[in-house]
Amino acid sequence: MAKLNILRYPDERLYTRAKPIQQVDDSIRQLAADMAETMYAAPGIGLAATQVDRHIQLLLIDISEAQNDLHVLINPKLIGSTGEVEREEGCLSVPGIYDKVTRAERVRVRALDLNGKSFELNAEGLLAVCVQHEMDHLLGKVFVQYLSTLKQNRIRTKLKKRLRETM
Ligand code: K2U
Ligand code: ZN
Repeated sequence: MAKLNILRYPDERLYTRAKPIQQVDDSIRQLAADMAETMYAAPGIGLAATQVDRHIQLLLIDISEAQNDLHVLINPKLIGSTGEVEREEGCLSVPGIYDKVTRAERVRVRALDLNGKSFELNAEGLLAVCVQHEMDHLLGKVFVQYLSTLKQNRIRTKLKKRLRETM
């Protein structure tokens, strides 16, 4: 297993659209294992392959306190959504920034598991928010893009200043 580097906003690679996975093989299972180690160590409750600079449709979610309820979604497709909810979000690619985003309250997603078997996930609450947040990453979208241009510019300036200070 290996901890992977997480791309930081506004790295242009975060805007890449992920491609469907054609074959769920050992290389995908190894990447998922490395992503899980990376996510748990961050710590985070979700991680998309885009964030570790792998532009394929793979995402992980575990909202459990004990970090023992991992969901792996390959080639996820949104097949239903209802309601609307506003919730404060963060992102491992935008450290220290939190703001409110409005999303569907409940979602139904069809995906493949690590054995290549199709399944459906019905999610609500934090799980639903996280699914939508991670599926956005696979579309090359970061949650700050839902915020005003003014807020996005302030975030870019803040993160660039922080990066300069660490050099
Ligand atoms: O994509 C990511 O960077 C993972 C996010 C998932 C997430 C975003 C928004 C709302 C819930 C989950 C990270 O886990 S951000 C850290 C975090 C952890 C717990 C709750 C909210 C945010
Ligand atoms: Zn994120």
